[in-house]
Amino acid sequence: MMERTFVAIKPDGVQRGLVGDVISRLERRGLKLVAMRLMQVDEDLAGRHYSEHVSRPFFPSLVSFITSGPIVAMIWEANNAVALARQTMGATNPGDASPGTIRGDFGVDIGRNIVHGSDSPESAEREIGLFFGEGGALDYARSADQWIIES
Ligand code: IDP
Ligand code: MG
Repeated sequence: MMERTFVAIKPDGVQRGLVGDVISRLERRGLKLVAMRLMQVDEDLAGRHYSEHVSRPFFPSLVSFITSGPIVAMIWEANNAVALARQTMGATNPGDASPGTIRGDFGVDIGRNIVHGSDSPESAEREIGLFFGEGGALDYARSADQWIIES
């Protein structure tokens, strides 16, 4: 089923010059980019985005990290996009992430894990609304689809 997921390259990924690499991995996997924005997250948006973690001990450092510099907010589309994007990113803690994944290839610390990806289609819808509002994604044809998607 065609699905959308929200992906963000966190401030560490932008500062380290990994924007192109992250995008390239998702592109080559076959996901389709339908929205992208370089932006600064403020505390209000950070708190809403990470509201599920509000009572965790790492919440203050997570908010200060995610607001510490620009991020790249994106919407990617594919059959099963949520799971595919998270698999391409690897486990939350780079120390547990397999080589070949973004976090497994580029990360060391859980608090500097380069990317965010929605954890369910429901989270994706909520996060897309937070970062892009209604109608933030482009609907367009991609000629390579016949070589990526069967039927
Ligand atoms: P996810 O990003 O893989 O979905 P979540 O559990 O939703 O992981 O946590 C959100 C973010 O909070 C993580 O990506 C990571 O940056 C940070 N985080 C999660 N757990 C810890 C922790 O135990 N210590 C420090 N930071 C954490
Ligand atoms: Mg999460």
